[in-house]
Amino acid sequence: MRTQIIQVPYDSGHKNYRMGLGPGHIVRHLKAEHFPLTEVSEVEVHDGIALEIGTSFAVARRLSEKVRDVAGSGAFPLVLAGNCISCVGTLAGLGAPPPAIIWLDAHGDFNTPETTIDGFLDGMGLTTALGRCWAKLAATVPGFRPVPETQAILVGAREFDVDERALLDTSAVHLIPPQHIRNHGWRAELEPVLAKIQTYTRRAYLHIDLDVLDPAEARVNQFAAPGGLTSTELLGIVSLVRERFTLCAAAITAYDPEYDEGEKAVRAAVAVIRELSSRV
Ligand SMILES: [Mn+2]
Repeated sequence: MRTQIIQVPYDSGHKNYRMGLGPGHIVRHLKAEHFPLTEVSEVEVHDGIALEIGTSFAVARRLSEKVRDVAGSGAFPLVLAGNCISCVGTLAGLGAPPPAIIWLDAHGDFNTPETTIDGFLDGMGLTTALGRCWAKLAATVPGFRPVPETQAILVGAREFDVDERALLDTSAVHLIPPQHIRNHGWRAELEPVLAKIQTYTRRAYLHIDLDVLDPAEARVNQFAAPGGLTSTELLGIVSLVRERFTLCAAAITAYDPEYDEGEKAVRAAVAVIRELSSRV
């Protein structure tokens, strides 16, 4: 299947700012390495003053249309986005029934407006996708439907706010901490959970916040946290998910080139894109 890249160069409602610079940087590397790119498109909004919440959902509405067009043309939508909240647009564009969510991230992204202590919308990405918050705004994104929590797995997360962690623990979301992967291997940890999710759906959306990687492997952004995955583990997980599910879209998010010493993180991103685009 042909892979089509959709760039979402936004961070917190601002275009080409901080992690919003990540998508363009990744695409430049793909071109420099002569990666066979058929088409690269970009999401853009013209909404006047940038509002973290309002503009992020305006971006999601545009992204939803793009993803629907790309998937409808028979191509695989690969979203390169500054923010994790882009998941709302991608999932909406895929339409019903909701796919499984395989979410790789250093953080929980499981805050709500009631639990967050930093007010960063991206810390609410997974909760929004699951219908736990911003329901009214998410409903403005064409095609959006909350994903059932039993279909969601969070892999590699190791940094949580206190109330965020408490909320996650009461949810049905499957959590696989990086330490478990370190101790038992990614295959042994993921396979039973993926098998369980497969009883609900065979389709999946793969969300890779690149900061799931350990900073010793690659420093991805200012939110990097120690104790993360190696590139080998990340690629192994991508490969396993592709074995077990029909991937209907994937996203690579939260890459800020400014923190990427020696371009290690962008190389990791390119390796993931190669794995995603290889034949199963
Ligand atoms: Mn994230």
